[in-house]
Amino acid sequence: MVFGISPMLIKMVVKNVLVIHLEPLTIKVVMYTRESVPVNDMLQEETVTSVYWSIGVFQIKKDGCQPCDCDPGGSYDNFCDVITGQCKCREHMTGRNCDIPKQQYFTASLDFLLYEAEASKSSGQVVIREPYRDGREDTWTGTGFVKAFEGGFLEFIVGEIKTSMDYDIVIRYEPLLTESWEDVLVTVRRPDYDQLDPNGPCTQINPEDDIKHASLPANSRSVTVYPPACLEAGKIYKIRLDFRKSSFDKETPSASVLIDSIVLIPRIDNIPWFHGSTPGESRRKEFERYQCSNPSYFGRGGKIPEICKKYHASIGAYVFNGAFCKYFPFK
Ligand SMILES: [Ca+2]
Repeated sequence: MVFGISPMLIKMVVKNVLVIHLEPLTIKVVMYTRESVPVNDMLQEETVTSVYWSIGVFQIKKDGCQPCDCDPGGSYDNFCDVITGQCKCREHMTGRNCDIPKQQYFTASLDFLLYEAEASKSSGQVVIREPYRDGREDTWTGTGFVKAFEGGFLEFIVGEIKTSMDYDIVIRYEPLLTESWEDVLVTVRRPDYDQLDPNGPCTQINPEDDIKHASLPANSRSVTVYPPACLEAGKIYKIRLDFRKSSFDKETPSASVLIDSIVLIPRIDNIPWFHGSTPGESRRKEFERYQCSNPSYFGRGGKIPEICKKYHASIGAYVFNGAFCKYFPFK
């Protein structure tokens, strides 16, 4: 290892050395495998604040250093043991780079925070639907739906948030009208606006931010409510849907829609390893290029691109701080 080498002297560096650039406020770590050529330009952007940790960005092997490549969600950071390359795993995650749940554990799917309409408090009618018997995959979850009428409501209790961040509220439904349901009022009711974590991401939230509107297009089965809801870990929320006018032009008391569930999807904008660095931006572009946020990829089965499965697992491990026991979620 060579400390304090200036880029001007790089041409003199022998193969496979770790070069630490000392700068006024930070230390930059770059590994070179050939004279004057960085092994990976992205690594030049790894900026850390201590020599001890900076060394851990790489695993040093006989044939040269190699990046730790810790799973961004399954591990706490991208620093590994310099000898074994072992990353620091979140709860119940394992493997050298922490990308595998322990046996009998799983990482949460993107739609893990799912709340069935038929289990909610509501003014509507519960509609039970039998699973298809001809092999088709069910297009709903749980036992069925709630038939909501104009003027009616559904209220969901949400208390499983493990990471304070923005979540998209997605309403899953089946239209019963030939036209879109124009106005659904979506309200997030939180315990107390005076007790928002001053150091958390939701500190600026005020009651107006928690009132949102959605329309339910007749040609769709799900809609994402805008803007997202900032939810803090460890608190209990009520999310209420009020089915206001189905049509802005007239009152239609007989109008109804089948609500299957709501889902809270963590927003990748709030996940630090999806932005703010070259590797982060690269992950984000890849996530978008493969359309990994496509709702049809949320389910536990289905044909999900492998790269999206990997991202979903990393997001699940990050948002829920590790993997869950199959039978006892949140334990
Ligand atoms: Ca349902």
